[in-house]
Amino acid sequence: METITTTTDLTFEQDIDEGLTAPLKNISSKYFYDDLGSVIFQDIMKMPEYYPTPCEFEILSLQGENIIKKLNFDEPFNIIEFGAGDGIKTRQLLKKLLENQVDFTYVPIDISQKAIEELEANMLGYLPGLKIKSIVGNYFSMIDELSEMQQPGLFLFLGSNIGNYLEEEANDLLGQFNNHMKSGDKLLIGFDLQKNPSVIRDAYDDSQGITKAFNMNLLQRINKELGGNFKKEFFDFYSHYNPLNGEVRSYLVSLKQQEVSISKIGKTYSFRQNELIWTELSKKYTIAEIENLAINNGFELVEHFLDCKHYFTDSLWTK
Ligand code: AVI
Repeated sequence: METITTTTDLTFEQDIDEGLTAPLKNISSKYFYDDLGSVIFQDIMKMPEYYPTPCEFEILSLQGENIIKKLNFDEPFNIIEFGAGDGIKTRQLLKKLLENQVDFTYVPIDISQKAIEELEANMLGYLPGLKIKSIVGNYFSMIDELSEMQQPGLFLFLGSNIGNYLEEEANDLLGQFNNHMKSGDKLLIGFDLQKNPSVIRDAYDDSQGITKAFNMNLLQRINKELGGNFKKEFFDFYSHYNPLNGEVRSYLVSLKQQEVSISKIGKTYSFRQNELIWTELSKKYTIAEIENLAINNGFELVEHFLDCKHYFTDSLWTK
């Protein structure tokens, strides 16, 4: 086992300042995942309303053999996972590969050191024979390093993480993946599909308030890391699914006219009563949109692997 740590681009303060001075205030969802946020996200994935996790678990558990058959690698390869999280779903696929005596090295990448340490421990506990080389860092800073790998690569971008990117950003990210992949490399990418709007709405506004806590943690994180004086009781959470464009957009709502200071930035920000802070986009795709995304970024679709309810797809693309 080997872990590489990379420096992240230190722009938290700049991003927060930019976001809180924009006409529509915003805080990027990439800041959800500090150590506490990563724990809350684990709780989200266990919620009865949050269907993406069990759907993708089902795909990787029941269709692993079919996915392996489509890889077509005839030499040892790397499985590089972006935003690996707890790896519970991925290990279903890795287990199948090990059972089939396939020779590969698992290379998980995650922004959270704690998440990576736990992932390694869990993976090796469950799959003792696994070759694992972990990386702590963000996707973009890692892409150049990865392109130097000689062996073929299966890139995993699971959990519908792509849904958290605006269209332009999603194209930019997939284009960068493609630029750094070799001909024949594969990308297995998770997309949450459009479905009954009520199912989606409930997944992003749960009755226990776990998603609310996930969003509120952004304010806590600013208080802790940047010396902010946000008071959680003066903010609420609001989430909206628009079935016409497949977008869930989540917000924090200022419950009154208020001023918040952030000492590390040396500024005070004013919030109107009911003013929104946009925190997250979670885009739900149609199959046609997914296929366009693949083609527009230099990939060819190999196959869509769907769960039995057709809520979710892990789509296999090749360069
Ligand atoms: C990580 N990402 C794919 C999750 C999603 O569904 O957009 C994050 C999340 N936000 C609220 N619940 C889950």
